Amino acid sequence: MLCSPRTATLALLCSALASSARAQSFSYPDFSTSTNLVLNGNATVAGNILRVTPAAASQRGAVWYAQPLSVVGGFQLDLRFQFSGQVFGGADGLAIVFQNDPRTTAALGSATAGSCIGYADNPANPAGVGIQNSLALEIDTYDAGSPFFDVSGADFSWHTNGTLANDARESFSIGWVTPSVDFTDGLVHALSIQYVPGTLSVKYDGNLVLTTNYNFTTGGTWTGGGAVGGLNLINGTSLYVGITGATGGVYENNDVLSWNFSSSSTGPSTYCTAGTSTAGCNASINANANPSLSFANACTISVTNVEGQKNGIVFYALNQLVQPWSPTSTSFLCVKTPTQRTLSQTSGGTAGQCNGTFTLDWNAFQLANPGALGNPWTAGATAHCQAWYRDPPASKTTNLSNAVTLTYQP
Ligand SMILES: [Ca+2]
Ligand SMILES: [Ca+2]
Repeated sequence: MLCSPRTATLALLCSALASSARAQSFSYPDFSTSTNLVLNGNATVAGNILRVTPAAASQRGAVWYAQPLSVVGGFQLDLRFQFSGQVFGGADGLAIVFQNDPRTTAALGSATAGSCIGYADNPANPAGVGIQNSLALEIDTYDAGSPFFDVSGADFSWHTNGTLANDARESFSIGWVTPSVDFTDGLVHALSIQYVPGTLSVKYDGNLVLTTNYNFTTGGTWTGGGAVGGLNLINGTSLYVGITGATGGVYENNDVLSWNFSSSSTGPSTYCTAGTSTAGCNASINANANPSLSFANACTISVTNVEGQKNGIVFYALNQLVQPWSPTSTSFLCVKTPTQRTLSQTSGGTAGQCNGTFTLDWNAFQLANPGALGNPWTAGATAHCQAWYRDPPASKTTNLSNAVTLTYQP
């Protein structure tokens, strides 16, 4: 629905109890508490209900979990929703949004087009407010014509425009379905989203209704054709997770009754690209597990496929920044300074072959070096690790591996 401009109000309801740790799950069996939620626009907590917009004309709202959540390895999100108080049939619905927009938890979409469901910009009256670097699942309750061309007035539709501003026009959909049971019937319905890298699955009232090929790092394909890229993830792993909604001249209560999220992977994640050594080796770094504050498990970093008989080190930093190692190098520095070196080691193996290795016992290094970068660690803190080794004929006489992100567990 097209609607008149309005001024958004911004309500920040951050609890003083919010942890600095990057939580990997949350659960709101109801909204008797809104701890860790950031509410924007017209979103409110009404009793035990999260009212993303009330049944009034030209509303928009967004609700974000206050901290980024790991999505890269998979997750499950469950919510119960209800559309009530429909006037003129009701509009425009809700959207579940995963984003790394520059506005972080202040992100909110168009004030002038309810069809943008609180996450996108009005193509007829652009205001630069489409949520960038995002993926959204519309629970769309209003069938708009040009320029949106919704598939129906009761459909689920995944929208993304890669790292650019998201868009509610159906040409930006990577998958949609109109389920056989209409969710605009005024009743409470259940939605589950499951992501395993490569596939998004949507269950509606317990039934699988939509499966979509998508990967957060490599993207997917618009249903009308054309590849769309993935997103820039926070620390290579995470996004803000939230729910948006809007109304226009046609309106309804856009309510959420419960909401749970759980990352399914707490394992290390690799990123960046290894340089190619003089002998053609691409050193590959990984780790067996994330470290924990309680040292509950071994955390061993392994670098394989290293050129044999080379000296090198594993080093790490607290932030990612991918940059060329030199203008003529095939390697990238995948972290932002300052960096922390660990022990010098020799790759072993055979000179000129790719059978060398480096290893690092992360826990032992941290225990032995209490002054090392990042120490003392906190739950949710990340370290980005990479290997560096000598390669005299190469640019800068050295090359680098890819990188691995470790996330501290409690
Ligand atoms: Ca619509
Ligand atoms: Ca739509």
